[in-house]
Amino acid sequence: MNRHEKTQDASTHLARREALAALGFGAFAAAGVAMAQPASQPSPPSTNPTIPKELPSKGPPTAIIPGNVAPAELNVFDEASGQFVLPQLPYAFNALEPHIDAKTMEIHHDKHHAAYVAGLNKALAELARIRTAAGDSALVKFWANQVSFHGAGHINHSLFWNMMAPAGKGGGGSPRGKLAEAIQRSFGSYEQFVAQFKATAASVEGGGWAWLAVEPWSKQLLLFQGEKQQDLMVTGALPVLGIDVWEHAYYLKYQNKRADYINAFLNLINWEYCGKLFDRGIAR
Ligand code: MN3
Repeated sequence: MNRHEKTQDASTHLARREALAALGFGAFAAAGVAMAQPASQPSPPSTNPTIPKELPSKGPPTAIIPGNVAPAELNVFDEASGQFVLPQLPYAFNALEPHIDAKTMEIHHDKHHAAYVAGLNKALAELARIRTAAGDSALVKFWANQVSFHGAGHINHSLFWNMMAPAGKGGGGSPRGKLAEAIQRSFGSYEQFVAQFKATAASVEGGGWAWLAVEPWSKQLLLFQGEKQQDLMVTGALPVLGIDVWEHAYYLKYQNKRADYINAFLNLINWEYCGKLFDRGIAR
């Protein structure tokens, strides 16, 4: 039993749905909002359209985690302190070599990802100050955008680490099970999926991500680009596989050769974990 196999607690799931309903930020948060509100249980109207009054004062424990991810498996939030926290990598810095070098992994996790965690906690604290009239309400849009940017960065990276595994030891190979069938159905073949995945990731302008996501109504797989951490997401789509194509993810080893990094990434994909995210995505 590995930590991905923990089942999602029903009450935690409900709490996340309620928290999602109070927020509208982040890469896959929008997906959660769209999916979270059954028609029979509309959320109560807020008296203030900008600052939902039901926003928890300490910040939402699991508000930005997509609906097909069990919060406990990512270890992104500390209930005791009420703070988002940096999860440990599921492998050593050098475990992905030669495809991704140890120094890149160390900087990416310890500096970049850590900065998103700090930025998310800071933004939520500033929104809390605004709610109690201690902060400047004119800045609510700025801090909401900061929640979106840093919150999406935190969750994207927490997922990303788990979507990779050492080559030949859980990483690489090809998709299996229902995910493999869905790739065939949605893209025609695994080879055609890879071709579109490479083109999608290679052509992200500036920093950003490429995501394979499942759209739960049609159960179709979609490939799309996420500019920065969070823009251009498809509402309702749930993450299955993502690749970080910000330069900090590959520049030490690959410099301007992003395509070489994308090719190397194919040797690291943890298809077992991606398959779980897909199975949960279509089971909702
Ligand atoms: Mn990154």
